Amino acid sequence: MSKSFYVTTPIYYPSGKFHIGTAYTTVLADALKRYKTLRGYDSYMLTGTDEHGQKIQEVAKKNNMEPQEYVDKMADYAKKLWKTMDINYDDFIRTTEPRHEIQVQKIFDRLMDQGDIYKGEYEGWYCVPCETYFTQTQLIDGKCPDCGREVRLMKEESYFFNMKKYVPRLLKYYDEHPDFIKPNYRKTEMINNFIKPGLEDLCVSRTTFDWGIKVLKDPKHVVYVWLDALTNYITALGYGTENDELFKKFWPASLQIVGKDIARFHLIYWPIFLMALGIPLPDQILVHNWFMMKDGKMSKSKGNIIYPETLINRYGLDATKYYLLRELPVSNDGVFSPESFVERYNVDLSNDLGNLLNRTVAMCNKYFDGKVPSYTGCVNTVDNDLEEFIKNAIGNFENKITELEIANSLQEIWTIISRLNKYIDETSPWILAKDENEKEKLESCIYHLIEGLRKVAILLNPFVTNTSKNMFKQLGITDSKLKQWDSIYTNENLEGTKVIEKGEPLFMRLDAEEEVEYIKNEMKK
Ligand code: ME8
Repeated sequence: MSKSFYVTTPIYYPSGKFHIGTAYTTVLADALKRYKTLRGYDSYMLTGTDEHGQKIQEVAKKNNMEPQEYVDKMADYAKKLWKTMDINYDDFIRTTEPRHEIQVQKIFDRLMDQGDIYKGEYEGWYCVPCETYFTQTQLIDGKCPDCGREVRLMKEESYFFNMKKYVPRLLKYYDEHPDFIKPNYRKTEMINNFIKPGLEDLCVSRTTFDWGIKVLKDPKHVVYVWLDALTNYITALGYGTENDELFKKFWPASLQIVGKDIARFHLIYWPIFLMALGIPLPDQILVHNWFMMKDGKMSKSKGNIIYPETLINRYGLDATKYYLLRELPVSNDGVFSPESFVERYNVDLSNDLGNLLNRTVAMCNKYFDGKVPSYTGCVNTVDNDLEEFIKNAIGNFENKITELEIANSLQEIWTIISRLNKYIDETSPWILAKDENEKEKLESCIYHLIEGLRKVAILLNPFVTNTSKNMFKQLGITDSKLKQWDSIYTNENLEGTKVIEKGEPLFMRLDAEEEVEYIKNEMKK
């Protein structure tokens, strides 16, 4: 039986276009799904849109649309963007779909029946964009502590979820499952910032607006958008219905990916809801940091937003994905700048990788009419060193990606690329070619370069899939066995492989000044 891998992204608020920061979560989930599939897992990826709540109701009104009409349009936009970005998701859930709404109502009912949800009255400072209540002391300068916007004092009859009851169980679970939360410091943050100060019961219904899922037994209430939204991860799999094969197969999720702003909901409330429902918790939740701009958060008012389409249209999908995955470190925020984008493009992609492929293909054509020499082992210590280096780097790559250190795992691939470039300098094939007695060394050199690049193409496949395909094409690798992950650990005999006659640059070098200017102008639009 094959192993399964279920990965989820947050479901997005369709309150406007998605910028590169928002797109990051989904690009990352897609890359990890592709990686796991290559490693032989039966993988499944879920994404979608979070369509209820006061925020969406207000945005729809601003756009002179009914909420349903508005979210229909935005869900189409989201699907179109993911298509442009070649996101290979298996299901797209919308929280306004009956398959979701019906289950949320049942879940709410059940939690009420079992006494976890009770009726009370709530008064607090409400931030509409964040859909969150705050106490007076949580506010910063009288504003929302999360987004800095105005808050409103609101009072309403509400249902509450008894969070306190589950705190000891949650802490025990954290303790017994040290890999549950990645990176680990997020767990400490949850404990120190939210649990130790005393976790309040959570208000889980609203009466001040109606764009939400009605509570069956008390229809003037709609279900709080976070309780509604979080359950998407199981309703999409058919939880609670007769048609629950996917739930049986894929739950508990292998990996749930979320940005840092929604860590609290996923690391505290979500596990508690699952405990209350008697459902096992996901294996792992990854909290990633944010893309910032030099002047802070991306925002329309600052005129510093960059959309994925802008970069994709001008520089291609792979350059855009590569930049996003490479520039966001695990434990800090990443900073987007036009300069760093152009530099990554020119140095990593065009120069280090593109030129390496181009030179290798050209040399194979020049010295061997394009036919890749066969593998005859190592003919000197430089070959041994190279083989050893690549073997270690693959091991390092696998460790880093297992730890979900994506930027670092890409960096490991680039150490191989740099090592191959150095190998050309060390072996100087153009000198070997002048001496008939050095033929064996020249053969070994070209073989090792092609074989190294074949491995790089496999490693790159989950992240920059088109580039990987293009590399295979230029290297003349057609046999599917030579594209499989397992072939990465051995030196394959590439006999019969013929490289393309005229290599095409993978990434055309950019005029740095011009392109930095271009991106800056786009950001102001
Ligand atoms: O939070 N850099 O949806 P959302 C990196 N509907 N990631 C960023 C980012 C940035 N600059 N800005 C936003 C929601 N994100 C809820 C989720 S799940 C049950 C409900 C990330 O559209 C953010 O952290 O506001 C989140 O992971 C994702 O974009 C969608 O955010």
